[in-house]
Amino acid sequence: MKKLNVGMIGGGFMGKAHALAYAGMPMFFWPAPAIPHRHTIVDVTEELAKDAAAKLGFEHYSTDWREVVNDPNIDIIDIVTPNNTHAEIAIAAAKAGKHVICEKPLALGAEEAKTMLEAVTEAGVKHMVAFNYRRTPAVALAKKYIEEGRIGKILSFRGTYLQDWSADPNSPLSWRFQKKVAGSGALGDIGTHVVDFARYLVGEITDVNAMTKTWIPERPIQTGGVDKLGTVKSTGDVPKGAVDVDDEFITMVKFDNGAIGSIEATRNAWGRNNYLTFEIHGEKGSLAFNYERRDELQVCFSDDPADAKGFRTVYTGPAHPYGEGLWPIPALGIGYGETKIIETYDFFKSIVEDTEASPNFNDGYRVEAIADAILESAEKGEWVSLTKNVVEAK
Ligand code: NAI
Ligand code: SOE
Repeated sequence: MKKLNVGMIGGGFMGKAHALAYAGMPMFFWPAPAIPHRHTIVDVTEELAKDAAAKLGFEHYSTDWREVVNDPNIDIIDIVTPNNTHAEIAIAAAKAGKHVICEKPLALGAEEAKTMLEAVTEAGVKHMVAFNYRRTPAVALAKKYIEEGRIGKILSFRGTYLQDWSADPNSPLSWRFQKKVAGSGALGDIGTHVVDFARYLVGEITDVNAMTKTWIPERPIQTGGVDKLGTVKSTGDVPKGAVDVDDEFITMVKFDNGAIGSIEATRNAWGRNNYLTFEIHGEKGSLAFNYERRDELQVCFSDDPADAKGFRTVYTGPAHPYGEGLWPIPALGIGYGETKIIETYDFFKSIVEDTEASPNFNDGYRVEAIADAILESAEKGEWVSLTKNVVEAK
């Protein structure tokens, strides 16, 4: 069976998730499109890189991503580093003829994302942006129902992503609170996952009208690169630095098919952990999803009997998208790891079958354009339209 060598750049949280997916994918989807080989991992110091290779099962390690990008043995470059590094690595990888999977948000903004899209298009390599939550079987099932017309014409979409790991002011100033590294705050970090849901399930967004807030304007400066996501709090008299990104945003949206909606995200919502949700209302029914209960899709159809009207729960399993590869009994439990395993499967399939991967850098670019418009709208306090070429480009 064909083997594809992966060069992974970054050995933090997402390094772990993607490495697990490379190991697990063939166990779930057999015969696999190709066997992922964890060839080389890169991190910023020898100690981090060596440790990551041992922990995550890579044959080699390096502290120089350029060397790995140009290594003729490598087929795929997997970018799991902070957001400000994505563009340079992805463009170099494309120029070296490597297929590229890159974590979200694709870039610091639309302008940068466009240069990445141009580079992979020109090089003719496969490209994917890692919006893995759309791979949750219940989300893919919602997409299937929508495509089958089960809820009719879509009227509205309400999406949220609420977390609380940064609600404590002693949660340190990691890279996620610095504009030059992250691009934006809750918007780019978690709001983009909801924008991906909206585009995937409903259609292209044409207009936004938003508000943003930075609730905690300064935080204790963090030493060291890896973001511990609030699990390690600063104590004592630690110097503080300014937060220059949003902690929270809320936007109204209009879709090109006439639907309307709202999208919001915050990392300062005590009690919410990974509350990534949507509710979609159509002329013939409604669908609702909450990632904290990710085996379940709530459905209500207009032709349900009058004495049984209301949301009911469909537990995803073998009868549903990706069910052939996952667990044999509904509700045994889909985890974060499975979404990454499915993502890897779909990316490897696109490489081996020479088809377009989805979501790809074009999607990543459009999401960035929407994020930029949200920031512009919040700044101006008015509706902002996405430019015609972003909405209509194929
Ligand atoms: P992290 O802070 O846990 O790890 C980042 C790693 O990259 C660290 O080990 C750091 O030393 C390394 N690194 C930084 N610059 C580097 C360079 N130039 N060369 C090699 N290594 C370098 O960050 P995390 O949480 O893994 O985030 C990485 C990316 O994944 C971000 O873009 C983030 O938005 C995204 N992400 C996506 C998630 C999803 O659900 N799809 C979940 C978490 C993060
Ligand atoms: C932190 O908010 C974070 O790790 C995000 O970066 C991810 O994209 C999200 O999936 C989980 O939370």
